[in-house]
Amino acid sequence: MKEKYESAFRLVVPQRTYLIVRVDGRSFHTYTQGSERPYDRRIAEAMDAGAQALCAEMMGCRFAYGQSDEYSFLATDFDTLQSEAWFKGNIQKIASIGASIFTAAFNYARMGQARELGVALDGAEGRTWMSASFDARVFVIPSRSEVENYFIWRQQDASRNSLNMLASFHYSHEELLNTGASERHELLHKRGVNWNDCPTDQKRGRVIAKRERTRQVSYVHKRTQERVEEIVAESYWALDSEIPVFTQDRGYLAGLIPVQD
Ligand SMILES: Nc1nc2c(ncn2[C@@H]2O[C@H](COP(=O)(O)OP(=O)(O)O)[C@@H](O)[C@H]2O)c(=O)[nH]1
Ligand SMILES: [Mg+2]
Repeated sequence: MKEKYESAFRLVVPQRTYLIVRVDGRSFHTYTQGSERPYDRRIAEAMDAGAQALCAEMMGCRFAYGQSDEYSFLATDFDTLQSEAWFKGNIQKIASIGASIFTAAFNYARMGQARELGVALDGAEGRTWMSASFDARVFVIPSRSEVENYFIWRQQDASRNSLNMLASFHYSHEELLNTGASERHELLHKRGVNWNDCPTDQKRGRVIAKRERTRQVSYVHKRTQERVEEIVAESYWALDSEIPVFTQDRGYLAGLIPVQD
């Protein structure tokens, strides 16, 4: 059975390259019907929780970039000669496990938020809060400069999305028909609204990357029974909500994408 049927669909990504996994909320237009417009910080926070969970699980993960209902992850397998790709590059595994880790962590964060807001979790509204699902797609990009361009493309989508969300908050669908970006900016100005004044992450998206921090730990030594105070270094997945415009600060993305020799 395995050889006849199952193995025929064991697709793997090529090795020693840049792997991208992008998760995207399923029907978020509908899921966000009860959310704050134009920007719901709670959605963003739950997205970040999903992304941090997946960053921690994904072997070789370098960083993640998110906006709206999507997050893109970069993973590499060329760190050392022994480095291996996550699930040995098995696409079905990466996509399905990636989507389920993200979905679980997102809904768990939403459950916490609903509880804070006093939403009854066993009622219909409570179930709605925990009903999000995400797809994941997996592909490789052959060169470092194209990886940069990929993230620039996603960030440009973020800026376009946030302008459109803001415009449709202040104007009707009809009023916005056939208007380009500069006209939308002008229309907003007429209502005294400036897209530039929106929070940075609403306009540009957010990044999660590995950072080092030190932490003081205290424990009782097994043999000597003495209390030991120690400063330990640890790495963690840190959220950056004040990211630059990628095309304006070329060093930012360059610092996140490893060089393959
Ligand atoms: N109200 C609100 N909606 C959001 C927010 N972020 C994302 N969305 C919604 O999520 C959708 C994401 O777009 P897309 O993935 O193309 O649509 P989908 O197929 O319905 O998931 C947007 O069109 C918005 O309707 C937010 O912060 N507030
Ligand atoms: Mg979506």
